[in-house]
Parts: sequence; structure tokens; C-alpha cells
Amino acid sequence: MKDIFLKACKGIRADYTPVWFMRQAGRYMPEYQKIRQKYDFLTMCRTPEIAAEVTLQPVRILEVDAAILFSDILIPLEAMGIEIEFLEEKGPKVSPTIRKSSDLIFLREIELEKVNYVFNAIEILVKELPVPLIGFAASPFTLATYIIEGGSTKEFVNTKRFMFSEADSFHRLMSLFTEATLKYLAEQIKAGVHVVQIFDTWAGILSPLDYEIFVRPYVKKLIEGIKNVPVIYFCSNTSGLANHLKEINADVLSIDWRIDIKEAVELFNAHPLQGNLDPLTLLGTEEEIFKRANKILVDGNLARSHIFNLGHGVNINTSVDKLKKLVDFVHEFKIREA
Ligand code: 1CP
Repeated sequence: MKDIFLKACKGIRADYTPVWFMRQAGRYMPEYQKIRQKYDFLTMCRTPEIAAEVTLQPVRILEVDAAILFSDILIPLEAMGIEIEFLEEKGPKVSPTIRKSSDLIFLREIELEKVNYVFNAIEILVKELPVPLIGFAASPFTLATYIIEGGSTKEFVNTKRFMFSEADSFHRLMSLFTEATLKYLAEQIKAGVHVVQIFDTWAGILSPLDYEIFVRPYVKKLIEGIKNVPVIYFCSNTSGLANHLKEINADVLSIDWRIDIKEAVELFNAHPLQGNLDPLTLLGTEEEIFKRANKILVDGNLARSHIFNLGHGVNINTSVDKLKKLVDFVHEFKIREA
């Protein structure tokens, strides 16, 4: 197995920068669309052979240095007594919602056998993949926003109402999700994932103080409880959270494009970094894409190790051809001695 990505996760540089993309499997890819026309998204997640095939597509087509399991951050809710649906236009729908302390009774202890299909997909993949496999889960906070809001949101009104009016119960919810996620990830690791990424997509909606109170202790406990594999922590809009991110002990910090990677290298004392091209750069010309990618590669080289990625998921309007050219561009950039 090609291990350049795994080495970078451990802070070891190789002679080129490894690259993969968040949401590298998905609707921008005709090969994905072909399968997606036959099955709905949840059926794809719940069928190990399909999930494995879709995970492999970007590895074959783009020749990225890592695969990420095809699944979703909301899947473990199915094993906690919560119903999830994915509506064509509106995105995820979660029910029942948990918005006050008395709603906590809806959340059951995680029953891993209910999501055995996740671990079965991993078992298929580790036999077939030429590159390492990334397992993942949401952070307790990001997962909580979906169960509190009932789906996607822009304002997070219910989340913040719960947090600021029943803080003790909110902490209880964070604790329950931390315990469940630890079990879920331990099972993914047992099934064979080589690296784990924690998605904290929405942590950046909080003030630094509230991140410190409501998020940091649980992310820290989660990351410290993950054994035997490197952990990547992704969150966006985090410039204001830098001091807190230093303390969470992730092997790699995944940053978005709102922070200059050179500044991130300084802020995080050359800690291994992943990122951070704006995904929508890919809608522009190759010249603009490569100019920005080059700067990220040059500055990323100042960190102990750097994994090239986008600052968030691949956009549905992205051209596969441009993404492939970006992979080649990253691979051809030679890391100079620091
Ligand atoms: O209709 C379709 O084909 C489904 C679209 C889709 C896909 C391809 C969804 C619905 N999820 C996924 C896959 C997915 N989601 C992966 C697979 C691996 C890969 O990266 O290739 C991963 C890691 C996720 C994680 C995920 N799901 C996150 C965290 C990362 C991020 O993008 O911030 C979040 C927030 C979700 C929730 C989600 N899943 C899907 C939708 C439409 C949403 C809502 C996003 C929102 O609230 O804005």
C-alpha cells in the first residue's frame, strides 16, 4: 500500500505532497451519478458493496493518495434510535429532534450492530485499496446541531437556545455523543481504517469562549480516546479558535481557506496541516487554480508535514478533469529542503 499520506499524518515528509479531497466521491462525478440514478443516497451507504465501489471511484479516476469511506456523519444516529432521511432538495432530515432536557430520552445508547454495513464496507475496502482508508465521524457538537435543528440550518437558533438556556443538558448531550462516537470509531478502526478524520464543520459558528466551554473538552476527550491510528481534526471558520485548536492534540489540523496557510504554520508552531484551497477555485481557470495551489504547496512546506486538500468539500459543479489536473500538479511539485 502507498503510505505517503500515512507518513504525512505522522509528521513525516516524503518527496512529494500527498493529496486527497473532502467529498471526493459525489455528484460532480459521472461515475457516481450513474450509480446514484439507481439507488438513493441512504441505500448506497447501507449497501457495503456499493459504498465500497463509490469509495474506490476517486482513487481510480483522480489517483489521490487516500480514500475516505463513503458514508455520512449522520449514519451513527440510526444506531441511536434516531431516524434519518435525505431529501432531494432540502438535504438531511433528522427526527425526533432534541431541543430540551426532556427530549434526551429519545437518544439511546449506540447499538453498533445496527450499522454493521459501515464496518463491512471497510472490510471490503482494506482488501482492495492501493492507498490508506480514512474513517470518520462528526464531532459531538456538529452532530448535535443536526439533531437539535432537525437538519441543515444557517442560523443555529435552536442549537444556541438549547446551549444557553439548559447548559447542563447540553453538556449531557455532548457527553452522550462523545461516548457513542468513541465506540463507533473504535469499531471502524477494528474493521481496518488507517486514519480517522473528525468533521467539526459547524464549530466555527461559536464564539471562542463557547467553543472552549461546549466543544473543546469533548473534542479533546474524543481525540485522546482514539487509539492506534492518526487523527485529523477538520473545522472551518476557525481563525478565532487558534489558541483552542493548539490544545486538542490532533495529529493533523485541517484548515479552510479563510486563513493563510503560512499564518497557520506560525500559529500552530509548524504542526502537520491539511488544506486549504477554496473548493470554488476549481470553477475558475487552470491558471488561477495552479497559482493558488502553488502558493499553498510552497507555504505548506513550512509545516512539519502537509497534506494538500480543499478547505471544504468538492462542489457539485466541479470538473473531474480539472480536479485530476490539480492532483497531477500537486504530485509534480517537488518539496524542497526546508
Ligand atoms: O444526494 C447525494 O448524492 C448525497 C450527497 C451527500 C454525499 C455524497 C451527502 C448528503 N453526504 C455525502 C457523503 C459524505 N458526507 C461523505 C463521504 C465521503 C467523501 O468525502 O467523499 C462525508 C465525509 C460526509 C460528511 C458530512 N455530511 C459532513 C461533514 C463534512 C462537510 O461537508 O462539512 C456534513 C456536514 C454532512 C451532512 C450532509 N450530508 C449530506 C448533506 C446534503 C448534508 C448537509 C450539509 C449541510 O448541512 O449543509
